[in-house]
Amino acid sequence: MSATDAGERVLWGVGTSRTLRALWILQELELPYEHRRITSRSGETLTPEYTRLNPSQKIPALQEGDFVLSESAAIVNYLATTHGAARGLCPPTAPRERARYDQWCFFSMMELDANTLYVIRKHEDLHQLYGEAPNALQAARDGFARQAHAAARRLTHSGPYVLGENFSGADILFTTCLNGALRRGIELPQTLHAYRQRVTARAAYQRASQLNQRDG
Ligand SMILES: N[C@@H](CCC(=O)N[C@@H](CS)C(=O)NCC(=O)O)C(=O)O
Repeated sequence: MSATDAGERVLWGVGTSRTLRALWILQELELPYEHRRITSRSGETLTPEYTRLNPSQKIPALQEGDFVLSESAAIVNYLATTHGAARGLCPPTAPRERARYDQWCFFSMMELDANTLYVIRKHEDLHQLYGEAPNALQAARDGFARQAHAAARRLTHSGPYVLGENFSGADILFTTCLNGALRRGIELPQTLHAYRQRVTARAAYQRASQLNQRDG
């Protein structure tokens, strides 16, 4: 599909847990878009064209005409806010419900993604670039496991989704972090396995995973 057919909506990036988040919300909302399948650590995020769009030189980025948005969580929340109404995917607006939604989003992005998974990625997969750091690695693995148990306790009181009855963008962010933990052999509580199975059975997730295949 061309950018014009897609109403000038372009998603940049493929093949990472962060690009999966953007693809997943696009699939949930069945929105048209053009997919520019640039990959990480390939030099494709460093071109002058892409750097103009996203000075961070990271994927994903969403482009709608002259509006450009980076940060996978911001992309999920923007698309859910602008197009989620018909499918019950708009983030809540009542202050306390919105605060609960934000809590899950920030928890996933900070406690799970930045604070633990990315530390593991840097010092395990990319240790030649970032150096060996066994203590930091162990602390990150233990930290994820501890926070996963905290999340499981919260889920037991709500469920089937993180906000209760309704699937939302917060589930997209949380589930992609659980994927990262499983890939790295981190044990998850049974509640989170069952939750993840429920959420990843969604047709939109299945489509997004296919589309996110680096060589697909
Ligand atoms: N906080 C950002 C992180 C994005 C990020 O770190 N992307 C990595 C791939 S997962 C990247 O593009 N790195 C630059 C490169 O590898 O060329 C988000 O959630 O979108």
